[in-house]
Amino acid sequence: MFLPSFARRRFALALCVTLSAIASPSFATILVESRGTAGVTPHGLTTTFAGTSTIDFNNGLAAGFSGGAIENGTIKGKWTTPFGDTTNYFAVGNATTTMATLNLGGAKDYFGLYWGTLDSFNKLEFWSHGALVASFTGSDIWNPVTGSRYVDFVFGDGQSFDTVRFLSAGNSFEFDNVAFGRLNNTGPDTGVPEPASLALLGAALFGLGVARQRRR
Ligand SMILES: [Ca+2]
Ligand SMILES: [Ca+2]
Repeated sequence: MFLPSFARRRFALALCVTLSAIASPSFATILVESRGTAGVTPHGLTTTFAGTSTIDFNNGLAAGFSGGAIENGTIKGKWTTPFGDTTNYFAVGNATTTMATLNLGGAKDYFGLYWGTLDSFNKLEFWSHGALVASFTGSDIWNPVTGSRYVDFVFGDGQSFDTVRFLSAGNSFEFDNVAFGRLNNTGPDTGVPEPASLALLGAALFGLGVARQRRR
């Protein structure tokens, strides 16, 4: 089987993932792992990565979130509480809004969430500086989709993201215990342009200066 070099590399990486082997449908090299749900009452599963921040929705919405809604308990046909989680959680779907956005305010390379009732129509997207970096559906995480799992995304090769989108055309994409951080201190954490963008900006300003001089 002939595969281009980047595809071979991704294929090899996917084989290395222990818990659930996934090749990202997009460009970034991302390690994805997930854990099942034994003994998780009352909060559900949480991240095991040290030095990361967690949003648990228990005291309302966190800064940076827009769209979706906080829920508690199950309403049939709308939203289902993540397994073992009796606290507030978050839901996105056509009973609320079909997309929620979490703006992280800077570059991160780790993201985790307790993904309650995985659905094939749930989609998680990672964005960096307005460009899509990678996306995953519920079926990419666990196939056939079933139950609730804590899912970790670890970006490698200096890749990062600053925004996460949660999309669900149907009811619902439920999640809790969102975690994020910078495991490898990848990229700038301030939302400033990366060096390549700065170089382009510098070239553009230089061009402007030359144009001005010529006009004199
Ligand atoms: Ca919670
Ligand atoms: Ca669901």
